[in-house]
Amino acid sequence: MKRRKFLITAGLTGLAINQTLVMMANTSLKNTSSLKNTPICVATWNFQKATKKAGELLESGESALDAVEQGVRQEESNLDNTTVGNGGAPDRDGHVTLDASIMAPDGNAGSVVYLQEIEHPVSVARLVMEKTPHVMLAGEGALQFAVENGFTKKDLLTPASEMAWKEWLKKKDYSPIINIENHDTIGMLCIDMKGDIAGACTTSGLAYKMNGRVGDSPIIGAGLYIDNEVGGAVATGMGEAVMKSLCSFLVVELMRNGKSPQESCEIAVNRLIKNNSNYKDFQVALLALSKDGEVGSYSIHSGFTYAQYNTGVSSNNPSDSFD
Ligand code: SD4
Repeated sequence: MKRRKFLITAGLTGLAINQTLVMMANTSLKNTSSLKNTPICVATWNFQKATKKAGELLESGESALDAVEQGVRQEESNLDNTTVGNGGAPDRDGHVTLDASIMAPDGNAGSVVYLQEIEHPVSVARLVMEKTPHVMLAGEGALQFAVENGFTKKDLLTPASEMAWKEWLKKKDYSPIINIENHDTIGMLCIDMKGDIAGACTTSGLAYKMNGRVGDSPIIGAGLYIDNEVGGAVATGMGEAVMKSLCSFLVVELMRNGKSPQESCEIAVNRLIKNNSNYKDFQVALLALSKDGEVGSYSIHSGFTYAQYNTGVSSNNPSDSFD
């Protein structure tokens, strides 16, 4: 059963009716601290190790910016995740090329694209944001900047990823269609104890993509967008579609105009569906967090879940979907 339908059904049973009425009454008191669901951390997919790490940092008083960086680094080092950082699937020619972005409460942002041999692209993105007059560094230049700032080069192609790639080479199916069941980019949003929001997104992109291909994850407004007055959004799935609709920016702007995080994700996914006649062939999922700690998510196909950590509780949550 879809999550929202379940909540509606649950709201109509027994004692829950009273609780629902109390909640509805409280909604008009939006800025009272009792309603605030913060600090809070949410991330695409079931990355509870990452959200727990970030959530505990938030609870100990760390900033949202530090929390998102440290949180997504968990997945960048996770060799079982073949869509992020070390162990990421290579492009069709065998290069592991990474994209990452980070955005701070003050509106500043940094990103790296087509970065090779560095396990933590999100930390390089943060340095681009903090130490350079630029927002985005690519390829060789990003690598040079990383090494100059103390990052160590490392071979990120693990034996398992190399074996899978060599198997793929036998058929060489070059169509960049994302497998609906197989994508694990992490996009994370955190609100800290001060009430500030930050976000990060990191990926190795589509497995066996063309050499040089860059996805949505490092594009500010596409894979990630934050506005400290409103909230934030992240995307996962087929980056080509996300980039064409600037989905994360769209979600945040919809929230600015009064839509809930849930409504905003639904409108943005529906817009994307309208603009991509082949939407049935790929997955896109959006995750949004408003400044008062309300979460929304929506995807084209079922199967998307998001991890959440707040007040010591870690969970994996099913998302509503178009089909
Ligand atoms: C990309 N959006 O590079 C990423 C892929 C993804 O889980 O999300 N994979 O297009």
